Amino acid sequence: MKFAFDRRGFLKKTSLAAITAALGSEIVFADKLPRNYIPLVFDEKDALKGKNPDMIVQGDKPWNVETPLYLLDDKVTPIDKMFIRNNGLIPEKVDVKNWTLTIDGESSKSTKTYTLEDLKKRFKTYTYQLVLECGGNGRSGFQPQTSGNAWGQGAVHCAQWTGVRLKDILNDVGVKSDAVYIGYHGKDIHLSRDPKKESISRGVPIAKAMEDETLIAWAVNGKDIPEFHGYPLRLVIGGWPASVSGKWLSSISIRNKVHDGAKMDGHSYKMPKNPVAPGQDVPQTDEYFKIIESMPVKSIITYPKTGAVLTPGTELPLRGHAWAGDVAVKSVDISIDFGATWQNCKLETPANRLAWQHWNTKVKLPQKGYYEVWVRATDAKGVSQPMISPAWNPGGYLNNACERIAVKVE
Ligand SMILES: Nc1nc2c(c(=O)[nH]1)N[C@H]1C(S)=C(S)[C@@H](COP(=O)(O)O)O[C@H]1N2
Ligand SMILES: [Mo]
Repeated sequence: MKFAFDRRGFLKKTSLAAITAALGSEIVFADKLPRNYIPLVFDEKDALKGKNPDMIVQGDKPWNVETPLYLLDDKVTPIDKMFIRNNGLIPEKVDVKNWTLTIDGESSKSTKTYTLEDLKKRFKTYTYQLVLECGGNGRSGFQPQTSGNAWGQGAVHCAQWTGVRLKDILNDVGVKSDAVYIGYHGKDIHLSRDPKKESISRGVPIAKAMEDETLIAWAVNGKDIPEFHGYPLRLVIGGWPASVSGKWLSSISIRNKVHDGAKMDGHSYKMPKNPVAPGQDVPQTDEYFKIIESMPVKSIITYPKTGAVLTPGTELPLRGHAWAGDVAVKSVDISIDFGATWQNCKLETPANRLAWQHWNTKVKLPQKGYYEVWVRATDAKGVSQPMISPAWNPGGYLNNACERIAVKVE
């Protein structure tokens, strides 16, 4: 539902009529509605419905919901444990039968529109497990704090997505030789409810768009994508900031330049080209910032929960996952002596490229007392996680410091 306000901020007559129709009754004191006020019945749905009760709410306008690390213990993240990152409001009514995806843009040889049926019937379907991690995951670990959601480490999931390859669709439309980038558009509603504004419209270079694992997906873990995760269609691009995985996908433009949609500007999803001092103000221009691409190497401990209390003499089983953007993880090590010595863990191969890898090990804690378990992953290029927060940056992105949990033997 669209709400139009007049110049002074009062609901327009047309909007009031539409509201009355939608409610099936009149708002009795409509003339007393405060300026720019939208009646509560039109509040967004509850994003926590169907979510695990232990999920952490970062905000509800827009909805941003984080997963505590111990809930990420499953090999494939179940829907009720998937974090939510919304920049706007979810579409109010989704008419699946009439949902379409349009491919256009300067570097598109034609403009084509597909229904969901077209996508499902005309193209081969693929299923991949893909890591989607918010670029700002770990932001709360930076000092000083930056603006943006103060995520712990739980803005990440690795679910199993089903759809068609973006490259099959792009090739069906025809990609001109001068293509540089793709940009997505989604049907979510801007927080201002201004229909001309988009909350987010990002993209990736054409080479990433053309990778086998880049999907236009309609299912996750074998079911329809839940409404807060992009129902009925979304882009899923593993290994890169999850902000490139456009939800409620309605169109993709093939661009002859870097896409210039919402959240492609300023320092959004960008890192300074040169190190900056914590808290330093940096001009938000391309001279100083570059767009984040592949995410850095990272690992989490999903069992046990931090704060676990053990009885003496028991061997502690430990497990979690590790991932490294576009590349694989080569090894995972843990330390129980604050990094003085490290012990190599068992590491599984990924289900497919861009899926996270499971690690596990067992440790003996020598005597009663307090311990910390630290975990550190190293990627295929030999790059390891830093022990403490890496380079501070104005957007608070890419904090891949080693995860630590506290355990006690009593
Ligand atoms: N249309 C649309 N797509 C979007 C967003 C959004 O607000 N609108 N948020 C992005 C961001 S910043 C992230 S981290 C992921 C989160 O995906 P999830 O909510 O399914 O976990 O979706 C991305 N895709
Ligand atoms: Mo994000």
